[in-house]
Amino acid sequence: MQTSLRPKHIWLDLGKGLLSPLASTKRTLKDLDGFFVDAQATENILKSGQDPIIYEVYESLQPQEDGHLNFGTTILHPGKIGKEFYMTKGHFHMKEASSEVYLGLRGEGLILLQSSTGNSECLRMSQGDLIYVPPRWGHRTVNVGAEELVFFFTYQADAGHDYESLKKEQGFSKLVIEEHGRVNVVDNPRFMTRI
Ligand code: PAN
Ligand code: ZN
Repeated sequence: MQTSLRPKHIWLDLGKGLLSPLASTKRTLKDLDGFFVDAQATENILKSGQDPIIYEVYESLQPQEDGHLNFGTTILHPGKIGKEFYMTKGHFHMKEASSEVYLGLRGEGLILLQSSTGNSECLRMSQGDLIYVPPRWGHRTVNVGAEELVFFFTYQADAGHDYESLKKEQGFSKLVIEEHGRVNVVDNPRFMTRI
């Protein structure tokens, strides 16, 4: 049976992307060890004693049951590891028949989408961009600008997250890198399809 909740009020600071009164979960480079293609660049930064925050997530979590929605914001900081722009880990949802909506609030970004059958898409994720992530499409956001990338998301509370399938080795088929001062979406040399 579905848990009954009281309505909630949460305030979204559209300028900063903060959801009040929630606290954010921070993802640092250490959390993303193994996700960026340039393992040496990751190692060099961590060895030097730095562990930069790559992104922060403000999330209102509901009971993990059919009928509820989780929602929140992600603040993806600007920067690169080697040539690769800061990005989220990216995931498939465990519950295959679940979908998600993203809304760009600020900054300049891209969203990489990859279906479980190997198709991929790369869409713009900036202010006003609404992205529908259909069932069975993995998704990762990338900050290609000089400012923070802020976006809103909502998805089914019982969707679950599968991160392992999209780590570097099996990975996304595309990488977003900077070459000669330009943003390029290139083939991931280590991509191995999971089918
Ligand atoms: C988003 C993401 C959020 C962080 O809420 O979870 O942007 O990205 P990772 O989960 O890939 O680290 C979402 O897609 N939820 O399903
Ligand atoms: Zn998701």
